[in-house]
Amino acid sequence: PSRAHLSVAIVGAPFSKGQKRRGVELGPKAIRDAGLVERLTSLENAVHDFGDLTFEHLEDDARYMNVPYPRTVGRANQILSEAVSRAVGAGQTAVMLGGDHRHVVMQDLSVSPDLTHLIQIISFFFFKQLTWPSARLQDTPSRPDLCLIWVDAHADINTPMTSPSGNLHGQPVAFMLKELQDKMPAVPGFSWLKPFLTARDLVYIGLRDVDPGEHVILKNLGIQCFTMRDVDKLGMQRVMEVTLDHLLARKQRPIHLSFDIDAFDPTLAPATGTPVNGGLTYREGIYITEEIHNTGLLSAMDLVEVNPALGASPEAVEATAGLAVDVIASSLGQTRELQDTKQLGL
Ligand code: Z70
Ligand code: MN
Ligand code: MN
Ligand code: MN
Repeated sequence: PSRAHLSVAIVGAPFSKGQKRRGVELGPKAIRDAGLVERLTSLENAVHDFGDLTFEHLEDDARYMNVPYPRTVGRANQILSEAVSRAVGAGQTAVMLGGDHRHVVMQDLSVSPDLTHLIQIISFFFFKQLTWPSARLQDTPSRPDLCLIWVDAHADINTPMTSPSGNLHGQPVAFMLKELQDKMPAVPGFSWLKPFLTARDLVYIGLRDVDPGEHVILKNLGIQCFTMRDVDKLGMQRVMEVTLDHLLARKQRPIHLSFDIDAFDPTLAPATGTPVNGGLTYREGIYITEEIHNTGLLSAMDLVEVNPALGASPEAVEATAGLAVDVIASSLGQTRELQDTKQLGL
């Protein structure tokens, strides 16, 4: 079944400090091995796999406040952002694959999986400056405001001051938000990144593990959040209706989808760094991505925190990676709906 004809750019973002350690590239690789390119191609998308980026580990990268290795992470994000910028500038829908490198990172750098989630920062910054490529918006101003749908068990909106762990993977949203800039210190390695998002450009879905400081930020800024309790109470149909209305009612605008695989219940996505019970069902997750696809406004997405090194078995890893492929494919046109027979050539 095919109804999508997009040009899709895939960019893998493994983190390596340049030592020959196995496993570092396994996140994106596991998702590719689960058949990502074939699946997207079968949806009649033109798929360009740009492979994995290589990241350097910077020497003299001293801890800043409680944040370890800020320059290495900042630089890696900058490299990724440049790659995504090129893809989007060429009119492609960008798909970033994060791999959680917790094992490697913790061994090598004694920090936790900073990078995978930080890749989410990047794309926004650059998309904002680029011409929106979709035909659907060609008549509108060339730089409409990007909006962001963040699907995650976690809010990832700590600042270095509120963060209980110091880990940057719990902080990317704070770097993006204009409203938080007077609360953000100048973290080395991130001077290239300017905040570009306002609190009303963002909607969360799936939250269930939010730190105290994050609660304060979410409340103070009045950010639209659908916790798992809200999903229980309203149902995903209503959640998506309100989400899309909140972001798109005033004007049509490009969407960035940031999808953390730990939004799903750990029974479905066990191979991830910070599983939290009581997550999305398969059908809830896929309904989110179908609805986003149906807007025709998806500009870019990232799928993060698939960590093959943390799967209890090969089956657990395959299930998690297969789920990631389903999420991406469904964002890019795979549908459960019956198809128009004409479109199927019948
Ligand atoms: C915690 C922190 C986090 C992902 C864990 C955890 C954040 N709130 N994000 N796993 N993906 O350290 O800030
Ligand atoms: Mn379509
Ligand atoms: Mn998470
Ligand atoms: Mn996350």
